[in-house]
Amino acid sequence: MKRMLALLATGATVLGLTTLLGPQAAAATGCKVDYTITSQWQGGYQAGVKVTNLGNPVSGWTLKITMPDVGQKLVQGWNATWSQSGSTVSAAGLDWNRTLATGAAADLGFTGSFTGANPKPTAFTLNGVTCTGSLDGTPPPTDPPPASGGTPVEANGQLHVCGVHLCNQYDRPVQLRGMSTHGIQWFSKCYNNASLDALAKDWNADLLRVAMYVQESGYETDPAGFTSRVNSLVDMAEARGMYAMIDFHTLTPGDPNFNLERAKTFFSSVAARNSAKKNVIYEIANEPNGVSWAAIKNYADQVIPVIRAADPDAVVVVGTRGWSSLGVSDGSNESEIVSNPVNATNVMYAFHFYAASHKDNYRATVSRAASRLPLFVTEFGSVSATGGGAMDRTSTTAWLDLLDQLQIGYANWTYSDANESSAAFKPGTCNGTDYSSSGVLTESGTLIKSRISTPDTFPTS
Ligand code: IDC
Repeated sequence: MKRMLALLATGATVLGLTTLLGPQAAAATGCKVDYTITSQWQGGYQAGVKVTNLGNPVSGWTLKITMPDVGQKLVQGWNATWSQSGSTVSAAGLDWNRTLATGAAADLGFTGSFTGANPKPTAFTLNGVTCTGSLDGTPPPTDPPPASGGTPVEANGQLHVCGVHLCNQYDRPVQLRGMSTHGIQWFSKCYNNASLDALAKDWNADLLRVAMYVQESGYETDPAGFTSRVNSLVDMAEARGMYAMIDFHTLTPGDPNFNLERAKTFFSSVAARNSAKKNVIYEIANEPNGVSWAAIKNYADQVIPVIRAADPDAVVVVGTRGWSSLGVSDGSNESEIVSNPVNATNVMYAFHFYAASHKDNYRATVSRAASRLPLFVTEFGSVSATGGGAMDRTSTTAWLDLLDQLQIGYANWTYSDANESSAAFKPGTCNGTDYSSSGVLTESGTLIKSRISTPDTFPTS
């Protein structure tokens, strides 16, 4: 009750008492709306909208949100059929939430763009009746970090995509920060209890990406053996409270359809085996290249149903054109995906960058695309796209600042001691047992660890 009064009070300051306490609002029938800006970025925002029916039960409803001016644009909504007419944004209930008993609520949300001032709705109606409740358009206070000892998986539980974000069990956006293995066919000695303890505890990582090459002496040479190695790395991440991203690391050839049957076999097996776990994310094609978005989508539309049949609620990440550059490295951009997305929900799209090679025009694409597509940087390097060359500290920092601001998750290439500057450990480290001291880190490892190990601020309610 206290909370509701507080919400009403906040609403009153936004709206003015006369609007808020009109005759319908004071009556015993009506509705309540809790409206929260869950995140915002340059020119865009995501809003959570909880509608509570305070009147008689309804078997169908339309919520209308009055925005301050027509500069506010609905981009994408969920859990309702969304539309916009002039400055009014409407949401109509879907089959599964169109019936609302007295006191029942529907949780919706949308992303919007705006020019000028940050939008604050001026009124809500449900089936024509004015709603009371929170009408505040300011961001919620930052939640405290989870109690110490809480692991990333304990804090966030089963993840899902909401709007353009990866969201946790409280339906709040989260950014996962972690490391990618090198090819597990070459560097399996780097993934053991000591190294994964260091990743979870010293690096404070949320995520281990398991890079299972398909070619180059990878999966195709021993499907059963690689499947079992991936599964044991999933278990080792789970034991430490980290998420595991299973990366079907296609690279050469670049057309993922070359590996379509292998992908179906592999994913039906790992999805069935790991379906009860909360810590698994599936990445179905590392870096499509020399191939159209239509061909990649064709692949995704065949592999995703195989995963969903075995593990219906897991997030799936789809690689993008031009080495997962959202098409930019092929002279295209994200619009080909926006206009022709894969035929599935709970899906994100991969973006990769190598900081010394990919700079402002790639960052501009990510800034723009982030308000339209759920993105995950499943692989990036602080060096050049060869995986070697000098580390580019300025560009890496610009990238990671941008990803932090947009709440986009990332995994760095690589948590290994490969003899190349992208590796986090100096050559020979994986022959020993020390993965924690600063002396074993490369220049890249030092920088990336300093970024990943800062405390997480996962929303806890
Ligand atoms: C590189 C490795 C290198 C290996 C090469 C070929 O760092 O040791 O010889 O692959 O397998 C990617 C790929 C990733 C590359 C990495 C660096 O996803 O497999 O790893 N890179 O070139 N995309 C852009 C860069």
